[in-house]
Amino acid sequence: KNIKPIVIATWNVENATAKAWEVLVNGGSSLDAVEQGVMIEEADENNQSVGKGGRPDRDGTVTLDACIMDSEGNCGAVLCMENIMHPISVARKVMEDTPHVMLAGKGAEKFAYEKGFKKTHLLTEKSKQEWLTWKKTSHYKHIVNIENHDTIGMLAIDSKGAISGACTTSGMAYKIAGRVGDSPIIGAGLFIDNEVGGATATGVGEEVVRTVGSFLIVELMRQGKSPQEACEEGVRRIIAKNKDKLNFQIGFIAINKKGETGSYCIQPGFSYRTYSEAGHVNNIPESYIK
Ligand code: SD4
Repeated sequence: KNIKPIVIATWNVENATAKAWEVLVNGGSSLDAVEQGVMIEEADENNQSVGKGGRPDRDGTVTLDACIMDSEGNCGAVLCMENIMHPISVARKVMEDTPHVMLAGKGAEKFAYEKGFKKTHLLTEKSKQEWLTWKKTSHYKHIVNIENHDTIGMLAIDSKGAISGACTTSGMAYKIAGRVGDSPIIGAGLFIDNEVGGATATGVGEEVVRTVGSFLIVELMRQGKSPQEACEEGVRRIIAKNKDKLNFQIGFIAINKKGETGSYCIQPGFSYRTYSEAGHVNNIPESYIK
């Protein structure tokens, strides 16, 4: 069968999808592609929603969430981990080298050091100054697309037809210390089922957790919906629980076995990248609110 590799990712993360594509066209696995792809954003200080340079919690501490899932249904995650630049790679180690799926906080950090990861100061001067300014009012309110932009969720299919996904974030800016969102929760921020496809999410994680968004989308595709229809239904479930207060963003992306993609979001302003034989494209999906 002629399987065409493809990678898709939340937001306009050109360098990350280019990296993943490079892995795929050189015959690499989708697992390596998504890991190496999202690592670009983790290392990028200008992306203030992921990895180094991420916005801190309200106490000024950067805590990272990430998970990874492969075509066999293996998965690993780290939650609320400090001082490590590449949580996605620690999540992969949890998946491959332990009998567990999730490690949190100090335990995750200790495990990372044992696996050879280096201690890294994650709070940049820019994110620190913005946090100090925020602290003057300490007003916690979601600012659509601005305050919490660019969590990266990535899905890829390799030349063997194996689907993998990765999701990594510093979470909502100025969250309560210890808060964990959807991004490292298998089924919420990310889900892969190689019989069907994969999905991943960005936006206000609490709403994605409440609806187990990514698992829902994959199951809807199993029942025959296209990736686009499944993403629309995923967003609709969240809207139904929030009729009077749709002042936040959720964006889903999905892919099926055939390499068809879909995406839907609540607010305008979301985009997602696709990289396949057809080229490298930034796509603007339809939104519920126009
Ligand atoms: C979270 N879903 O921690 C993440 C935030 C996010 O772009 O997507 N930011 O809730």
